[in-house]
Amino acid sequence: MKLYYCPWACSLAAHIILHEAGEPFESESVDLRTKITASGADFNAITPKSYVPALRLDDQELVTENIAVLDYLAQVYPRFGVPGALGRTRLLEALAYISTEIHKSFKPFWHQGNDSQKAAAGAYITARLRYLGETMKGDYLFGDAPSAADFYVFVMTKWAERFGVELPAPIAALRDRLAARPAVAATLAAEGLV
Ligand SMILES: N[C@@H](CCC(=O)N[C@@H](CS)C(=O)NCC(=O)O)C(=O)O
Repeated sequence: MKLYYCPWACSLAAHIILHEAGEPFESESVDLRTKITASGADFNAITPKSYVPALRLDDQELVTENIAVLDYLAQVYPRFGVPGALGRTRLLEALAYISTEIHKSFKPFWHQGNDSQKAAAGAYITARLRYLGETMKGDYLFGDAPSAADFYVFVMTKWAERFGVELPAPIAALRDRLAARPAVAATLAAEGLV
């Protein structure tokens, strides 16, 4: 497997899972301004969507869209899935919530919104994170072990820190728990974020 990622991007969640899994994988960073990869390849030719994450599988299929990439990794590494008859549905439900309600709400911060747009977005993000904090089933979203969705939340907490968005206490605690994991620290170091 090969992950195309960009430091600070949502691809960090998949990158963490690959480190957590402990099996060999490749990764290559992408300059999202020039759309050139670290090895000089044209990222537009790799995926016409031109955004990360993009996951090249061993059979050369390319998986894009964070929800699909994280769901795929949770199938390959079931410990990052959610147990139970509705487990996959619950995971997809959480991934969709994080992607569409939280990730996308950071747009004014990444794309030069004005102060009032940023204030409204920040309040919305905090409220959406509060819901996640209130519905956690244990130390992590779904119990006593992190799922793929927890790592996506972790990325959202890094963005919140960067842009001064308030984190509800249970989500700040979740961030701290995840940050203490060696694979998370290794991924942050690999992306040059520490
Ligand atoms: N719909 C995509 C959006 C992914 C996305 O927003 N990627 C950002 C980084 S977090 C990106 O690569 N932006 C560069 C661009 O759109 O040119 C997904 O959910 O995976």
